[in-house]
Amino acid sequence: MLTITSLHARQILDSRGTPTVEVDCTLSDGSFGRAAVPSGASTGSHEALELRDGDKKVYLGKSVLTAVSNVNGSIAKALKGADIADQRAMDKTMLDLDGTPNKSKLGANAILGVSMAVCRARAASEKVSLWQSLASQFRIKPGSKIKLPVPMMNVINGGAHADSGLSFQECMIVPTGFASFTEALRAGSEIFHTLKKILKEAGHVTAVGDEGGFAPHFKNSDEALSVLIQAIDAAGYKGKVQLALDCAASEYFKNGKYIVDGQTMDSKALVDFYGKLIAKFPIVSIEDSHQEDDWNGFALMQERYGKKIQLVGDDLFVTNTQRVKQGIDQKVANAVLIKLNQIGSVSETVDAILMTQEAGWNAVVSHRSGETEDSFIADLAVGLQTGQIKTGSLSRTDRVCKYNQLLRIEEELGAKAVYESPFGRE
Ligand code: 2PG
Ligand code: MG
Repeated sequence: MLTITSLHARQILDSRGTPTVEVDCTLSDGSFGRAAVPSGASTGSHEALELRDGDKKVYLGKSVLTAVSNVNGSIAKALKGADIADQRAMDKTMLDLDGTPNKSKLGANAILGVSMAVCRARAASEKVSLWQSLASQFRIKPGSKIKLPVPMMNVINGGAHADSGLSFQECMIVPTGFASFTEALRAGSEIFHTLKKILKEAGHVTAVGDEGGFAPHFKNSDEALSVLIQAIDAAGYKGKVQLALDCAASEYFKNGKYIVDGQTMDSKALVDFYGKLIAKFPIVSIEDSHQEDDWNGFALMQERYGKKIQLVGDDLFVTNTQRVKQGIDQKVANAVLIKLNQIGSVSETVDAILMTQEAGWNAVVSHRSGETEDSFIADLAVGLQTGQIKTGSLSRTDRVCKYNQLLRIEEELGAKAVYESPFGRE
């Protein structure tokens, strides 16, 4: 029997210079795993609780020392000597210890750090890659071919991630027309650098936002999407790279109305507004088109555009199977954004992915805007065969470390690796 001999958490900094939790796990055979927890800015109000100390004199209230001591104290006590064969059982022990619906006692950041570190330690003990260990732990049978995820690369940052004035949070490029992840990444990088040149020549600032994308002052979303098309064409990738949006619409929903590009509109008018963008640009995916509790707005989007493009719920579903189930029953989208820290444990995250896939919907594994050097999500996307990942732009190590891990996985897989577009619209 393989058991936990020690769990140790510490406070480290994330990519925004804000404290977060890192956990080390050692097993009875000496195997070791380490993991760090990410943190969002445009968080959904239905997310599990990220426990912060709140003492304004220390890290402006953002320190996570209580979550750290919860790992080093009660969680370590409950899990020391525990058999790690079954991740679900491990996670359940922590959920029972917490006992609240949103992990507010121990903190989702405490529980998730342990959950991820145990997965890493198990993979080390099995002497296989993390993606492989996750696949066998959750009984995924990828078959003879293994899918590398198609990335949505956030090269123009707006909304809560930048001070650019752009309503949409993320204007992304999606390299679909390539034979491998390696080639797709090259295209993404070349487009990123071409875009920089174009922005510079047009007199825009080329400083980057929280996810490593540019944050120029654009008049409106049309201008942002037009410049992306210009960069794709100039880099020589016309037709091989599509566009995607994360509107993060909860952020521009004020007093019952949506305020986009300086125009105020209701839920239905917003659907029409997106329709014009879809008709004009090669958009393959729209995330959080509406505010997180505007189920009718999402349903109308799905009715109108769901056959043509991918419609993703992020703040809407918060990786929570209860909300995902409601969404599937009410047909409000056709894809779910998957974020480990929205729900706060690896097995609950996997449950959300499996529910999504069983419904015939797409699952998109995602980073948070506050990230670390941990590349767990790259392995999660391959292990669970989601076929898609969203992990930021082509700059800053907190973003590209996930892409770099996917390069390593593709290399490891050799001829077994496949890279294919998950979208109907090409
Ligand atoms: C999102 C994410 C990640 P945040 O809205 O999809 O891009 O942002 O982590 O700030 O919620
Ligand atoms: Mg989002």
